[in-house]
Amino acid sequence: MRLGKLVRTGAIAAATAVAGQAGVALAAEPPESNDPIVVIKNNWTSQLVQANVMRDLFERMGYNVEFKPAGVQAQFTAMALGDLHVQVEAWEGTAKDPFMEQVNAGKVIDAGAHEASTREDWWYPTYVEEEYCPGLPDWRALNKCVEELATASTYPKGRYLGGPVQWEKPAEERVEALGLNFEVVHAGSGSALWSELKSAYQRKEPIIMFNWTPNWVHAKYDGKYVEFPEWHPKCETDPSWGVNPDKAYDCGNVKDGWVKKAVWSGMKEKWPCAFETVKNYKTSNEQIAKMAAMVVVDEMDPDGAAEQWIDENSNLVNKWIPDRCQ
Ligand code: TMO
Repeated sequence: MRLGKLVRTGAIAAATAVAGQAGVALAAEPPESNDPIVVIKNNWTSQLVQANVMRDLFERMGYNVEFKPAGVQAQFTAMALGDLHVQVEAWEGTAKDPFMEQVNAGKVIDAGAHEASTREDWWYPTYVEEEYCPGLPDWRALNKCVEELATASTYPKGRYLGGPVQWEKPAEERVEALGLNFEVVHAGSGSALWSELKSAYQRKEPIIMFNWTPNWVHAKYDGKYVEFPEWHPKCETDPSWGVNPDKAYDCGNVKDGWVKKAVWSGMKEKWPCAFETVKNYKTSNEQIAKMAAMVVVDEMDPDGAAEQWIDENSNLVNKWIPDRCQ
């Protein structure tokens, strides 16, 4: 796979040498850096599959690639320093602030949005509304179902099962700002969330948890998001905005959010073909949900899922790699 790039670089070098002998200047591109491009791995499945797809494409183009794990909030500072280079799935609902801070500082490049439209918020299987909390999805119903939603460890408060800490905006602050009689319990991982969902669903027990769209979950489980007061940028920065005049975060998360690619600002010069490929790379809600399902439902590892996904989408993938870089 690497051969393609090596041959291409070799051919350019040979052409340049010949041209040099003849005294003719050739506008050949210089070979790109052999330093490894560091692709970020987060800890949810669609991101892991997309990171593997990106790695495979880079390797196909002849680059050296490294994979490094990083947290959603911390990754952008490392990217600003040039220690990490490519993030394939930055979600508006959770990553916007640390991402845009570095974009505004000129340290990170916004490499464009996917086609997908996203949501990340409190969610429940539909039977919860029917059997335990009839006023849902309106958030004001939550405090009427505290007992039903309590667990042994959160009683007398209800339980909100959040995702791992770095995934979310501070759910604790929302609980406080909206006066919810709930305790936030953070799941340690995505699979911990799904195993709680599965066991609650089988027994038709109440559960309110973090979930997101696109995801594999919606094809298997019928559910809804809690409808909080509409998100507004001021809700997070201006305490006087919204239903609670003294506190920020008195709103839901953004609906119809973006998911973008982010790259280190030096990438454009150091690995221009890779940079353009990242910009061209775009996936839809269906594609992202499928990638997650390949891992969680079909039990493939992210590496194998990425390989299969590339095989099944080779026309699309070939279009992402600019012609001059093939
Ligand atoms: C960042 N996430 C998709 C887990 O909400």
